Amino acid sequence: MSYIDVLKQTQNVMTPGSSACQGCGGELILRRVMQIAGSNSVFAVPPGCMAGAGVDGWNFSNGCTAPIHITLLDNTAAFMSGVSEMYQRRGRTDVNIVAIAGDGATADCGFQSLSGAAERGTKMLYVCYDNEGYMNTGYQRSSTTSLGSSTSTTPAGDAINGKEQQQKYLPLIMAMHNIEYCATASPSNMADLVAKIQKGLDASKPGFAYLHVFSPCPIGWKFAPSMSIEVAKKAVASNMFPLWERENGKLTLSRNPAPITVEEFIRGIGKFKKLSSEELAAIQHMVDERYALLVRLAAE
Ligand SMILES: Cc1ncc(C[n+]2csc(CCOP(=O)(O)OP(=O)(O)O)c2C)c(N)n1
Ligand code: SF4
Ligand SMILES: [Mg+2]
Repeated sequence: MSYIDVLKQTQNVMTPGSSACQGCGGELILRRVMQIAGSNSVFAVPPGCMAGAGVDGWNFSNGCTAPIHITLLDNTAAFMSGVSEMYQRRGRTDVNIVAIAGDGATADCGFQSLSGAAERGTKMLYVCYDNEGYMNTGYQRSSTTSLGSSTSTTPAGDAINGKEQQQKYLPLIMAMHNIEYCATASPSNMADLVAKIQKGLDASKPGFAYLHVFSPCPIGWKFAPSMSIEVAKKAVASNMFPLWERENGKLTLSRNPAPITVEEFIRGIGKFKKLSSEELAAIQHMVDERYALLVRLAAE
């Protein structure tokens, strides 16, 4: 069945009226994950732009037609481990247990709880929407923020020239937990994203499933809202955000038919405006090395 047919046959679980910014990748990802999971699900959305945008109905202008919790920034996977266990004990294995969390809540504050749940094989799907920063509190850098990004805590200026470290590559760290299913996805490749959400939900029945999704943020990254999908496309094409999945111990890379350079990717993105040629070369080097590693792992 095509992904359009899948979307036609399912309903939006999140009602209209969210206060996310125009062109927000996070909202698109959240809507698709919730739609494919359906109302027979329990969701967790920790503090961040998506909880802040009111998906749980706190702003009285929208809401969600399934139970949804705002967990803490650092305990989402632990919280949902308890929820999952309760449903298992009651024999309600039909209920989807789904967390949708930002990169801060996932790669930094919530990593201990996430790693624990993954190692235990908790039956749930955990989706990280990665906008490379703590966007809801004013665009601070996170561990997934790219080198040289100008953020509110790493402003490019006289003292420093944007973030001084390369990004932490969380998806591979999660894959190395040897979980049931692990994949990267992007809203620019919707058929692939929908298929991976479905696979993740299926894998969440016997064990832990993890999806890491590129989430363009026009406000924090400083580009026009209409460019969101274009930015996501270029992130994939430049291997800044390579698409792959790992199931049954086998990593498979999605084909990148028209690779572009990192320089082409950063064009027009405000947070990279002051990137030096040394930083650009360092990012390109990291991207090439990481892709080569993924190719090696895929060949195993
Ligand atoms: C322990 C803790 N520290 C700080 C905060 C304040 N806070 C709320 S949302 C948020 C940003 C979360 O970033 P991320 O998870 O990446 O989601 P995004 O805002 O980017 O969607 C922060 C720092 C908090 N809620 N809890
Ligand atoms: S700041 Fe970025 S992530 Fe947050 S709602 Fe706006 S576009 Fe989305
Ligand atoms: Mg974030």
